[in-house]
Amino acid sequence: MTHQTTAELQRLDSAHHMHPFTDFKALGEEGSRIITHAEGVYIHDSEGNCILDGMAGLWCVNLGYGREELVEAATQQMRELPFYNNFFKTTHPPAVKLAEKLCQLAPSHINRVFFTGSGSEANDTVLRMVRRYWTIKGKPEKHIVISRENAYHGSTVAGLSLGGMAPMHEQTGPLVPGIEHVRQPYWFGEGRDHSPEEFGRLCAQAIEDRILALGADNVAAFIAEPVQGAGGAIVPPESYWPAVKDVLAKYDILLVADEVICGFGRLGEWFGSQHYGLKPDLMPIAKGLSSGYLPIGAVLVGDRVAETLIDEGGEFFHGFTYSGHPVCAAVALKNIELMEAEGIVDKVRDDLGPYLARRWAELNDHPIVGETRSLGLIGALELVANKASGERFDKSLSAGNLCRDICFENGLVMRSVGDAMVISPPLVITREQIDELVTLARRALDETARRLEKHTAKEVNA
Ligand code: PXG
Repeated sequence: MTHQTTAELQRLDSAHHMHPFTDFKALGEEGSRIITHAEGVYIHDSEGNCILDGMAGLWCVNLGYGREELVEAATQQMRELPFYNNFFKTTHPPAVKLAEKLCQLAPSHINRVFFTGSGSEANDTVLRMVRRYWTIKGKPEKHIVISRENAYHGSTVAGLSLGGMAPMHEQTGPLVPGIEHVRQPYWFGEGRDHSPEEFGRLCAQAIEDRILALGADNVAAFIAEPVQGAGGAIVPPESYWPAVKDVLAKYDILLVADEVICGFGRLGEWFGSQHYGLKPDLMPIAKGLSSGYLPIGAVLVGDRVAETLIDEGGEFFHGFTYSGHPVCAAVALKNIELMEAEGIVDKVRDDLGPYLARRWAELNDHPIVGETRSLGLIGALELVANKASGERFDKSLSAGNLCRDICFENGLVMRSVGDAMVISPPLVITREQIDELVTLARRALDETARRLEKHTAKEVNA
């Protein structure tokens, strides 16, 4: 593609296209990078640059780019039945087969699936199901959902209300009522006065304290990602989940595990919940379900909720035109079939995850890195101005965004969340490509440090 075409596309983009999560004016002045094609773990832009995609698109292209089998599955299904709905007593083979397959992969107490078009719609569905469940059970007052600060559960109004992103809340006006947020188990960011284990227990205690303050009879559910993704790839202390499980059981509160990022192999199990031994009542999923090739989400519904909705609930007035879309479902099925045939989940758990953990941890020796962490194929590192004290760079320097831009210029996509640099590469990445990722990341850290030099505390001053 010629330079002129890039400029023309950028002009049209800024004239007509409102991007998600974007300062429209600033982007219009700067111009977008135009991604034209991709294969494996690499994306290409209109200027001929080849970039290692350390974020799997947006935490979703688990099987990598250019999988002909997925193209073929979509093509065949489009020819046969491009659309039909699942309302009004109809269904079609792809939706049925995918529902069966998902229940086979899920923990044994999950045997039902409600399809949606995205992760946000899945979480809207969760909120409605949870409240409907307790109403059917004769406890309509048990309606409050407890979530966490800095959680991401989507961009619809229910999704962002469940989420704990303060800037999103500020732009939205009155949120969906009956949603409460407690502290997140983000040890490096908020817990360093304690040991990680102690901090994990304190965060679980915060849930119990809130339940008691609200009255357990008013609390319907707790929603959380096994590992927070968009919040900064936050792997909770080992003490966190066992303590949370005990609290929820003690007060009969439903557990919703948001598996939109953690599902489909990211943590080395089919679902992140399995890594932590959780038994969620509901699991919203999306992203890796189709490796992002087509938009599809779902809620996996545990027997307790499903049986109540089915046996005692009557009609559930909820659903989307594209719930269980046949082409998306066919692609998701093929995606799962390929993941199974290639043993991807086991490979992440037994080989690639431990290998990434080893290589990623080497970045800990870098002067502007305060912590590295990873689990399976999700990871983060924390940028700091003072390695000894862990003091952050001044906010005005936007160190994270600077590092992200340097990564991009040097052939690597890393996402910045504040000053945490995050990776979540395709699960088909090889050991050699992990080496390349770590080399590129180190190079970007060097350049970031160079540009921020006068703001960085030298070892001697530390
Ligand atoms: N739950 C979780 C845990 C997510 O990560 C959603 C729900 C919503 O899914 P949809 O399909 O409606 O986007 C998500 C989405 C980022 C970023 O910048 C993360 C997401 C979406 C967009 C950007 O990290 N996660």
